[in-house]
Amino acid sequence: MKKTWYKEEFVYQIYPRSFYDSNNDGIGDIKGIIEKIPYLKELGIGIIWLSPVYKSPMEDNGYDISDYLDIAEEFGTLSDIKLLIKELHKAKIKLVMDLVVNHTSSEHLWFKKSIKKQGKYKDYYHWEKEKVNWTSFFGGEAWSFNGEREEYYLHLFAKGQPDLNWDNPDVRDEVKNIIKFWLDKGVDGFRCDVINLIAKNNKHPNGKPSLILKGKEHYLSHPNLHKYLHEIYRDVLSKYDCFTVGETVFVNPEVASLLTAPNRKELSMVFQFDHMAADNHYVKWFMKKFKSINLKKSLSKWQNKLNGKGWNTLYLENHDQSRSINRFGSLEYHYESATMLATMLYFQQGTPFIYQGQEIGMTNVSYEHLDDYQDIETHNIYAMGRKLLMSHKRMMKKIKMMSRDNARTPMQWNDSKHAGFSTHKPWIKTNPNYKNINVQKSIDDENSIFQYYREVISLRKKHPIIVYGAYQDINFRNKKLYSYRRYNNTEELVVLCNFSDKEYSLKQNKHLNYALILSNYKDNNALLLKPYEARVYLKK
Ligand code: ISL
Ligand code: CA
Repeated sequence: MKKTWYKEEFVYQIYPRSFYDSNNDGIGDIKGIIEKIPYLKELGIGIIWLSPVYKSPMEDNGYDISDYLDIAEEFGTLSDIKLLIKELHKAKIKLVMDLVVNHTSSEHLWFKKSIKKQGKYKDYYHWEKEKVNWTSFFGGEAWSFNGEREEYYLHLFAKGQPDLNWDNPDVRDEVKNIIKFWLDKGVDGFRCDVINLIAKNNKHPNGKPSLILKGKEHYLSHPNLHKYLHEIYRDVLSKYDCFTVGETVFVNPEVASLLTAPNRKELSMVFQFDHMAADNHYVKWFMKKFKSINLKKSLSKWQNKLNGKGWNTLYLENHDQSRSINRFGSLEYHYESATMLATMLYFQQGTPFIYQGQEIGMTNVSYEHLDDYQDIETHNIYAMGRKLLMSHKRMMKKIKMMSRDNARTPMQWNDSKHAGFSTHKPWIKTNPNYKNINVQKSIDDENSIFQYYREVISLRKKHPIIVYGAYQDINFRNKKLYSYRRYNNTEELVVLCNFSDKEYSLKQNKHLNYALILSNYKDNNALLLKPYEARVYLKK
């Protein structure tokens, strides 16, 4: 397997709006990130993925871009980002930008010109005379009427996010220019937003009947996807030392292997969503009770299927997901379950991702009023649920558990007002638990989740087997314990994770003569795992 830096380093995702506010206007910004570089250094990460900071009307917090070559005023300026790149590189941290090119904002000049059918812009987007029945990821219809052009346009997300027409070579050239612009500024790679949606059946047939995402058979991982990604790689990416991680929705390991197989030269790795369905029916609003066996099943499946073929990403959280302790762990065993989850995940094969706040065990927020939620998806889904006659109470319950705002509350730096994020009222309400859960406290406490994350990160640097070793489940059918081994020609690593709040007795422990290199409990009983206990053994 080819060894490369982007397989070995931890990636830390920053959601800039909620990370750190340097000028106290209530909104996190680029200068704020620069101020926190020493913190990131202390944690030990090697790469930052920065969610969008480009010019945008912020209908979807920057995932609706109106100028790819400039920075939104609230986040700073082009010189701020240049300084960020410089300071990060000085600290030996790489920077990956978010590339959102399935769609633009409707405020983008291209869309304005497309409405007017001006020159080459006429076919930059998907237009139809008749309405098509596809439905949107955010609920509701995906084709909306534009009164000026008197045609319908496609938006798989919000109305303000029209989908680009990738079959148009001019559009692909625009994307290449954007990528080149940022790589020339020193950026080290891209996280490619919903990249497996870019290619569509351009005849736009109606979708077959479906409860969710009607029309998806006409654009999910369409065959042209591979062609377009390869072209981008050939013409631009191959000329730089950079990597790409594609966000791929409803993707299976076979397609993911095609996308990430090194010899095909498409993407370096992908985010898949199978394990995010461990507590729902593939659509997070259709919830079901969490069972750890479901999480194990899908993670193991991906470990086994991509080994030697493609490359996995390891994540439990991002800016679209609620917090992992609430979903897969336990608030009662806050430290134990957070550290167990980190052990379970980060000793697998793939590039590890940490979402801001995860390293201190930030948890879901529970706003009382719908108006406290800021996310466009939350409001759209609420409206849709109410239209389908679901009660306010029921919708609020769903939102409290699954709203994307759970992950978007301000980063909790210390126990001062607004959690030290800003002296100004933040754009979104702070989680009231910040007095207990914050960075300052975690750094001061030798036995914090933060210190455990530091340990995991340093172990991964010390033992290449964690990065490159093969993966195998141990006792796959066990519903309470998630255990697996990693191995190569000379070493073996064994991970044991108790996924419950009860003690668990092992019938035997074959690893007692191995070195115990990590555990989230101080005293380890050979044959008894305490609630949410995790252990890592290494045999040299
Ligand atoms: O968040 C989701 C469901 O609640 C996902 O369906 C999400 O919309 C999907 O993974 C695509 O996400 C990405 O593109 C969106 C943007 O809103 C998300 O923040 C981004 O991660 C549109 O650009
Ligand atoms: Ca600010």
